[in-house]
Amino acid sequence: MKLNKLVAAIGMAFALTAQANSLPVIDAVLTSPPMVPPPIKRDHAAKVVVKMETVEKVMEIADGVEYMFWTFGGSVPGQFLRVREGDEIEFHLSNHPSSKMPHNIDLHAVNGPGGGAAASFTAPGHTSVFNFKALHPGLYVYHCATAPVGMHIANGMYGLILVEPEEGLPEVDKEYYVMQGDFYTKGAYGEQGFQPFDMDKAIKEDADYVLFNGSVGALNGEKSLTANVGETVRLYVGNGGPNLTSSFHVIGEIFDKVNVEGGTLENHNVQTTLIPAGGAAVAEFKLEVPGNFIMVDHSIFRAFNKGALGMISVDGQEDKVVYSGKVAENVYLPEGSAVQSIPNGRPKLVATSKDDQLLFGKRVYEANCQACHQADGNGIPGAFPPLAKSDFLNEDTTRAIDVVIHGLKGPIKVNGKAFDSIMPAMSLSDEDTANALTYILNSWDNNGAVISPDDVKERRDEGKAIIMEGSAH
Ligand code: HEC
Ligand SMILES: [Cu+2]
Repeated sequence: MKLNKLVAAIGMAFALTAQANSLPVIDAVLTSPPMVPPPIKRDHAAKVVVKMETVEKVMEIADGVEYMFWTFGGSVPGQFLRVREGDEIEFHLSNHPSSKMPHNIDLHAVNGPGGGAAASFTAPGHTSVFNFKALHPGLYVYHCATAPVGMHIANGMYGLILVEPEEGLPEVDKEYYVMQGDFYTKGAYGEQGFQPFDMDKAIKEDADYVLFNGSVGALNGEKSLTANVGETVRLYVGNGGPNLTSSFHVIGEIFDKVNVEGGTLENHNVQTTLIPAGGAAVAEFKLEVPGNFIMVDHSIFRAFNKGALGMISVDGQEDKVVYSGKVAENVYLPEGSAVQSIPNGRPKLVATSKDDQLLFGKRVYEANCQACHQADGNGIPGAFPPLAKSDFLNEDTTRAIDVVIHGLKGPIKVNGKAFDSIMPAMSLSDEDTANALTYILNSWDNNGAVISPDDVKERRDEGKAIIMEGSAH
């Protein structure tokens, strides 16, 4: 075992050196949306070192509406990656220590099982490294592929990687990065406050939000894309899904050229281009007149009622022959847009009674546990065990504290049903942990026990991760 590891380490070091000797090594430039790294000027392949980090963080999905996004690089979509056909990529995926979930990356530009998913599976506070060669030019989606895959994608874990052809791309004046995604929240569109992910709606494909770049208004007003009359704009457009196909359209423009599905096939004079979930397109157009050009998913209720609307603001000389009409601002403001008020942060809540604990604990549960264990506490058969009337939970509440703060791994039986998975340690405060467990223990026919922050503190000092024996692998 030890010897194997040593041999593998030497082998890896040798492989890395061998590669480094044959190709120049450069660090990848990563950009957050809507920006794109500069065009590649190289006429030769390189070894490109990519360092990307997965981060889970609460951001606004709409004015006054907060959502726990899971991200590549802190933004939705994740950072844009630009390489050249023939490049060898050394990919470092780091999962921030504050993450509650393991994550990985499946790049559609990879030739290999899982697109890098298994090789890049990374627990919180760890870094994984793998290599691949960019064999095919094109615009490709990348996404997290950690179970439950749909949930990781629905929380915003996707982005684009452009593999430029060896001969490069024609020069244009402006390049931008736009990516659509559908989101599923417990509350309806615009409902204020923190909104947890809703697995049921996601399974039914009943989206509350359909967004460009991760929030309502991400590309509106001051954040609009900009260009000048006479310039050619190239949009790298992706669709992370998880569910919906995009009918991507720019109101008042015609795409001079589209690289259909992000591939080599060029179509010309296109009004609306279809972008599948997990797919992309490159759309180019020259701007003839000034004004606001609105990007939409032409499945039009999504644009006006679910947020799939962005703006390109174009400056320059009118050309009354090309277009005579008056171009008004704000004509296309979404009808169902969220109420324009932002709550002044969330107060720090400390429970002073059992009722408080139940109330606060419910919120902690909804934000941190419900995505897996479900709103009714019944879990998902084969994947997440029930907390409702759970014999495993009720027979040992101290162990339950350990499960939450230290994690649980290996085969267990809950109410006669077998589970063999991993529950990640949750980085919650003693207060939040106590409230969540008290809420659970007093819901769904459980034993009614009360857990205090001191009980949790004690286990934090004494307890450790529970690894059940007898795993089949
Ligand atoms: C990423 C999904 C996920 C999240 C989030 C999660 N759990 Fe779990 N939980 C699991 C899995 C998977 C297991 C079973 C692990 C195994 O098979 O060993 C489990 C097991 C448990 C158990 C013991 C088994 C049982 O059904 O009684 C308890 C108690 C528990 N979780 C409580 C919580 C609480 C409380 C939270 C929120 C603070 C939470 N979990 C968040 C996935 C999750
Ligand atoms: Cu993930």
